[in-house]
Amino acid sequence: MMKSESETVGSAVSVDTSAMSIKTRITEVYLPMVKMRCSDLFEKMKEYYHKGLERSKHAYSCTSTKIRLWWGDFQLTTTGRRLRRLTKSPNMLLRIGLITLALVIFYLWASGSTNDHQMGYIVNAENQQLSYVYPRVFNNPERDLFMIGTFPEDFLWGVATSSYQIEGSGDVHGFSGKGDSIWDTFTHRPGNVYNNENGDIACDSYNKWHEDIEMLEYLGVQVYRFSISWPRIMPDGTLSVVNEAGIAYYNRLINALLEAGITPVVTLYHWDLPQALHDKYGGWMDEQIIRDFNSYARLCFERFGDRVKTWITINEPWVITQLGYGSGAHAPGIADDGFTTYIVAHNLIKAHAKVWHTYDDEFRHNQQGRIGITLNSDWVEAADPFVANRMLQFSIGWFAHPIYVNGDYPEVMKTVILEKSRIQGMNDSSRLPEFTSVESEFIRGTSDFFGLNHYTTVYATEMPDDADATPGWEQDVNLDKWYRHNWPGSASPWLKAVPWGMRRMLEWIKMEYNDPKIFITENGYSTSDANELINDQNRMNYIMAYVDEVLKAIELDQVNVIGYCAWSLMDNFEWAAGYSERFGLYYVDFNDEDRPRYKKESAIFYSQLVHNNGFVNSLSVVTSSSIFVLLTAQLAVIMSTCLCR
Ligand code: GBH
Repeated sequence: MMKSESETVGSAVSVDTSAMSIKTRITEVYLPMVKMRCSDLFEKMKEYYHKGLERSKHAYSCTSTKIRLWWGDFQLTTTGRRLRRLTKSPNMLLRIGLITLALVIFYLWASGSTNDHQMGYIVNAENQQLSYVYPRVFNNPERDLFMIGTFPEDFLWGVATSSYQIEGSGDVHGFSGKGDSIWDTFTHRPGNVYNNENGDIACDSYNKWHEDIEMLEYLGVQVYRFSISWPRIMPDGTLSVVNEAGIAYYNRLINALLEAGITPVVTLYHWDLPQALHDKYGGWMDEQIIRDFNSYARLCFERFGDRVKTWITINEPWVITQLGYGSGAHAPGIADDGFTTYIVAHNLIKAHAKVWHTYDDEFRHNQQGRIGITLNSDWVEAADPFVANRMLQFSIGWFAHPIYVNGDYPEVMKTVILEKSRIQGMNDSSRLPEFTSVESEFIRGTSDFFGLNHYTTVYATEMPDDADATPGWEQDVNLDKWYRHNWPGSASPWLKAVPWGMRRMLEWIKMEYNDPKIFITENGYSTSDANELINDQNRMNYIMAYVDEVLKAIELDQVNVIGYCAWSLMDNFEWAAGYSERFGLYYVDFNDEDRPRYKKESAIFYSQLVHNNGFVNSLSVVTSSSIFVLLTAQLAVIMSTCLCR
């Protein structure tokens, strides 16, 4: 039909422009009209115009020299007196769209950005717009401006917990068949834990796991990181007894998670060593632990590996060795810093590597999962980059260097500890054990991703060397660390909110360890019973600011971060601090025997963050770019209206 019309009209065009001396507005033309002679058409149009008809999709415009008619895809002009098929219909919407697009592209080009990530504003509790989360402390525009934007599509959001901290452990509550861990023993020895509190019931997740799942569903997280209690499934730490009740518990949990569409991320060892193994040969202090840990891991792969596809061998070896065997603040409460600590670390690394190989050799092919280790580190800020590097090498590098670089400890640790050992009269042997070349080869490359727990930042300066000081890790690293007085604090003395440390930490790991996939397996903030029980603005600020630094690391530094787990799903047993430091997105009432959980404001906030996959423009967030786009669109409407006159 269109074709025959164009032919008809094409030959019939004959326009008397003098008849249209007035500037004619756009008016309406119906398709059948094109069969008229143009002069008749204009008459008709004038009539429509004077009737004040509004423009529609078939339009007409006229000046004293040029007349244009549009209908559908066709354009008719007086000059050519011909009908032209246009590739694009110059209708109003398209025109607005094109102009808007052009301006947006121009803006993005001009601001040097090619995506939706822009520095923007957030809104504080008083509903003021802010460009910094901590405007009074961290307000360096280069470093601290808030970035709006979303995370990569496949980014994993989660929350984390650990077995001893939430499950409950004692005999009282039907924790059937579980053996004691070193934490059961440690907490029942008076004087070890704040208020002599313990994990006998903790959050009672052994019985209340279904409520945990409901909370996870509310949060909308993709992953839940929890740990398996070794003595729950192997009461004496060995295969001599496998506690099927314990296995059944984790099966219920894993199956319910999968049914809820939540991926389990499972830590094999989050500090609850079977007491029996400690009694038998000193646990991590003896090489025998490597074989036993491997048997335990193999049992887990066999029983759960059909459904669990992300494994973490060991949580925070630094804390295990330094607090468990150095200061003795954690179970098993041994204080032999500088000797035992290095041996324990040595065994932890070898045990990790062994388990990685077991998975790699025996299970990976069928189960198609991944397995890594989680290391903790504070960011270290120092005037002298050499000093910062030394502290980082002694803490995270102690474990990361063997695993991610070359199967051996960082050079600075080897030289410093050897030298100090000599001065301390150990002849030519170092307190730092050595790996054989076979061991190094076995250890190197044994992690499929880089698990990172990061909470805070410290400043470091060099201490004067003191030859008489007691040997120990502190004395070996020989650095003093402190916090800036104005850094926002928390309920934990060691935890200050220093968001930019997260970005620097991530970039350091990227550079140091050849751009690994980093999985942030913990990050969080503590409050006390004194305030912020439910309305926990400080936790929201912390998570918002830290997660934003993760976003900057991804967008600005191209760090390969694959996921983020908030610590923790709910308030729980905070080791030596008992229940005095609360890290949860959910509040747990530990005075109530039923351990009820209550949603905190931060849980609502976190669920939105997860839902939006980052920080998007919304009522609570305004960006400079969103304002610009809005203004541009309005401008475009105005301009195109003028153009179409
Ligand atoms: C994590 O470790 C743990 O994995 C988790 O179980 C725990 O609940 C969470 O932290 C919150 O604490 O007391 O001065 O000796 C985080 C890293 C490193 C933080 C050691 C506490 C003790 C410093 N931890 N640090 S001090």
